[in-house]
Amino acid sequence: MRLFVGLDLPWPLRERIALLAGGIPGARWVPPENYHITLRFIGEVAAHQAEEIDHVLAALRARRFMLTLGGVGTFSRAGRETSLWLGVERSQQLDLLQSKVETALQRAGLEPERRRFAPHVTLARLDNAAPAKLAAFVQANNLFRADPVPVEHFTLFSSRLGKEASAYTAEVEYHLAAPAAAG
Ligand code: 3AM
Repeated sequence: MRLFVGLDLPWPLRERIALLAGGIPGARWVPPENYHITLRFIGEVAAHQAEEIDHVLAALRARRFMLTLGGVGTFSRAGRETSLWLGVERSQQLDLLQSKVETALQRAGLEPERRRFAPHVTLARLDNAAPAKLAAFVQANNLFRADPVPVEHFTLFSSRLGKEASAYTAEVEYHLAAPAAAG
């Protein structure tokens, strides 16, 4: 199984994000059902290791928090822009959840993730995107901010690679605890 740990997004927010898509010839837009925030890419694992991963994730304790999406940007490889994304406002709680997931997965025997956590929602893959249109999109949408949404669970997803888009399946949802009562 090819696995990753991530956050899904509520449908009203997906619909809001989908309104941004378009206007860049050559971009391959991610379908709204695939929008997610990756907390940790795992990759191919054997069934017994998937079970161990589920076990450590189920034992993880973290609290609910609010998440805000905003800003757009691109990732590049070898000087070429490869993906267009919507940013995630960093918060201590998001970073804490991500680091707990990382620690849990190492306990399940995975090698440490060496790349820095850069939370984002991929909007499009850019193989052949027109550069001027891409730059205009980033400029036009950079001030985009979505209303904050509650994060009440995180998810172990499986991913099957497809020709057009990958198919993601939520295999297990792990619930987060209610925030501590104030004062
Ligand atoms: O969250 P995004 O959409 O940026 O590109 C894949 C997707 O990223 C990424 O994991 C997410 C869920 O599939 N991904 C795919 N293969 C990967 C790999 N070998 C990878 N990330 C790191 N290493």
